[in-house]
Amino acid sequence: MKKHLILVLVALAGVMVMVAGCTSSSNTSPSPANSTVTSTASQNPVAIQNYAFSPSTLTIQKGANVTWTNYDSVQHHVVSDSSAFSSPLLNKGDTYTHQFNNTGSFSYICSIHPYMKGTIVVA
Ligand SMILES: [Cu+2]
Repeated sequence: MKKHLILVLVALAGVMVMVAGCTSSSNTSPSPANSTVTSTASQNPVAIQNYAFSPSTLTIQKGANVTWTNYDSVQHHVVSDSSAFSSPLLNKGDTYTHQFNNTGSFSYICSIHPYMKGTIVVA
């Protein structure tokens, strides 16, 4: 029990350092021009637009949510390659939220348009 508490405290300290590092670096460097985003927020949006996921690669913290929103007038279907998550068919304006409780790299596609690819990295 006590050992577990210490582990939690160590993990929290690590998160604090990460947050502080991101905050200080974001002030000095411009946001990346590519479609890779690192977030420390608990709610993270991914837009499905023009047959693409934006950002295509999103790094989040363990326990955070990702919400996909379909802005296209066609249906899309978010499915992880490892079956870790799978959305219902998303019509225009529909959203799908998944909470990531395991660390790792989760690549996914739209099953209707398999050339649509994205990755959620859980740190
Ligand atoms: Cu699609």
